[in-house]
Amino acid sequence: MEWKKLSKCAAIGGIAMLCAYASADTFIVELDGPSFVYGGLTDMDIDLTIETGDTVRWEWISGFHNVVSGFPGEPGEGTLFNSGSPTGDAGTFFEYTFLDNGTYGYHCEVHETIGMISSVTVIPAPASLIAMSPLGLAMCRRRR
Ligand SMILES: [Cu+2]
Repeated sequence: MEWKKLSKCAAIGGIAMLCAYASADTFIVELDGPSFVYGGLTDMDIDLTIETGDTVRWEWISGFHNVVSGFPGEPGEGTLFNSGSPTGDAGTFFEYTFLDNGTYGYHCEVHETIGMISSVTVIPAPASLIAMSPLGLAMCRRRR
């Protein structure tokens, strides 16, 4: 493939990736009482599905909490993200942007024994799928 055509394809891919991140959303999960709260549901009842590049923002409303990645006792718990020492300061927030697909557990170390545990499911963002798909490559090849 000629350099000029290759760079054009790279530019198109770059624009598609920018579109993916431009449409990234932030989902707010509240830490209220002894629970994570989202969409009127709490803890493991929460059904939160986001796309790659989206951010979850945990906001402290009431109670003494932290946010730690993984399910309690899971190997590597707290390595993906960790808000640090628990705090009771309302108005505190912690954010994490999910770049890979999968299901991610998280919990509060203060209240894990009473079920302050939840998860988020991350699915591919449509725009980035197009940018990285065989269709995108085929479109580049067709111009050869
Ligand atoms: Cu807590």
